[in-house]
Amino acid sequence: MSRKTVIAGNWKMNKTPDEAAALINEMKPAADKAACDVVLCVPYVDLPAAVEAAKGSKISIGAENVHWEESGAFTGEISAPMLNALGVQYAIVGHSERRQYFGETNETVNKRTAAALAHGLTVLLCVGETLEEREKGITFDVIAIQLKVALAGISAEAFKNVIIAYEPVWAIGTGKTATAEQANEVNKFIRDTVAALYGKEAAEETTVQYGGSMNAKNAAELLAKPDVDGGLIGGASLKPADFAVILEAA
Ligand code: 3PY
Repeated sequence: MSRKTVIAGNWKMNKTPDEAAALINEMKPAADKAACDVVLCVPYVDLPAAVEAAKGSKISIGAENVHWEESGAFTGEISAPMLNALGVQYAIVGHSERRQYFGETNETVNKRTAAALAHGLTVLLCVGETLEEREKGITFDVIAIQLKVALAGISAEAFKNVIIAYEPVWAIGTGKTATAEQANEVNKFIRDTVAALYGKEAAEETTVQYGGSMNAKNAAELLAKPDVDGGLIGGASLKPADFAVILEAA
């Protein structure tokens, strides 16, 4: 079995439920023609409208985060069973904006990952180095730690539902993109780390995306690389024409 190519949109804090439904309806024709799997991760309040709008199409819907407890006194959080109840299939975990602005740590990423997997969600697990870390030459060390801690206690069976997204922090929301060579080099390192944790076969089956200002212009070059199995797309996933170009390149 060869690994899947997955193009996932991360809408971040954009679109109301009505706008989300309209945008998904506009994106459906391109998604249905795509050779890859297509996922749209949308704000929590948009999830019911998004699931409804995506019905009967190739688009699967994901959340942008998920809490580790099933319920309780966690103001502002959403649990995996709540996402299950809406028909949500994916959840992003550990996005750099969560780490940077909301105190997310490798340990909380681990707890969120474990809970999401235990409830049948597929996890889009984000890892990536800051500019300072890249300049210090510790990119691989940072990513190895992020992966090892995030995946601590996750069984090989559960890991089958993990997609890893390499998102260099310096390329998020900055318009800067890693070169295709830089993306492939780190994605390959991620695959080698997965091999050390779960074996070579599991590593070959793992979808490792690139994220960080992937857009209609640079997608084809990035996706042509052997270790880039798709993308986690920010701004361009809010623009149907650009998203269609990325889907076609995948
Ligand atoms: C971006 O491309 O800016 C992203 O954060 C994708 O998750």
